[in-house]
Amino acid sequence: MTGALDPASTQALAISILWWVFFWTGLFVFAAVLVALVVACVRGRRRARREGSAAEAVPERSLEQRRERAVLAATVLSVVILIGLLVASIVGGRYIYGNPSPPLPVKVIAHQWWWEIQYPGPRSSDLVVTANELHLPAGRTAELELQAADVIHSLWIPNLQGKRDLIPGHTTRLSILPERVGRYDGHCAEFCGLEHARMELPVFVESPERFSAWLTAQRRPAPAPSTPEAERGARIFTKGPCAMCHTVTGTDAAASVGPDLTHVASRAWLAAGALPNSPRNLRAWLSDPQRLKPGSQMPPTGLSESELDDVVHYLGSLR
Ligand code: HEC
Ligand SMILES: [Cu+2]
Repeated sequence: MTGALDPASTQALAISILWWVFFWTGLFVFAAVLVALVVACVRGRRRARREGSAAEAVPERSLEQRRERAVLAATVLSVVILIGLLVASIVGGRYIYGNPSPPLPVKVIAHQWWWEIQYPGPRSSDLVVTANELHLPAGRTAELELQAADVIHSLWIPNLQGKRDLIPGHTTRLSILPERVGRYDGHCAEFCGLEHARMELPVFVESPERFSAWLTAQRRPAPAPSTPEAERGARIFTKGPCAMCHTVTGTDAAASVGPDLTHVASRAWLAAGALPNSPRNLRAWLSDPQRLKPGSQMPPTGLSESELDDVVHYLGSLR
């Protein structure tokens, strides 16, 4: 985890440089104006004391010329500064929007209140669908295609890029060239309803090797249950209401109302950053999602204690 002002991608660096250029220029101009104001006041007072009230009635010719020159110089300087800032923002914009080929295509679909992530592959069967965490390889531009399933959301990963809205029925794009391996925080940055605050998207920037190992693992279907508990859990999962909302590739569960759970045990968080992923938290989530994330679109499951144990076993085996 790093502070929000620490850029870790080409785009975030461009935004950061632009911001500091504007900040220092603005500060310089502000300070210069204040200094000029103070100098003018002090001089004016001195002259008034020296010459009395007659001072301004008949302005001195040389004084008048000096003033004209000062105003002209200030005008030229302002124009030069404004042109400089314009050039800086055009150059910065090129870095923010430019996308050298070949980019890694990633689809991000915002739901109330979780993130669906898709990595298309060379063949349609290579499609990886996951949720609530974004993996990106360092050193390669990722071209995010942003969509919303319900209302307007906004994706903001301060260390990697500026904000971009996700709008129902309208695809937007965001390109990111991450430069530094690490974990960064992504958030929904547009109020989208009750659980807007718990709609986080942790981002893992990994070395290209680690990333492709991760992607290959995610492409595999879910492992078959290997213990009696997990087997019972799998049956409860695929025969019960879970399968009406969730997918586990390789089983009959193929719905997409909720997050894809094919490799849920490999994820660091549950319910979009609401709680760290552990068997205990998973059990707590399944026993009452509405207590942990009130208003979330997952209804109470009504599982008995022993059924809960079995389902937790099963989901815990989905690495
Ligand atoms: C009516 C649809 C629906 C049903 C039925 C349902 N879920 Fe969910 N589930 C969701 C939604 C929507 C979310 C996302 C909630 C959020 O984060 O706001 C979710 C989240 C989850 C998560 C967290 C996934 C993650 O990566 O964050 C798990 C695990 C889960 N459900 C398991 C189950 C199990 C097991 C069952 C059956 C006992 C079940 N769900 C039944 C809709 C459903
Ligand atoms: Cu939101």
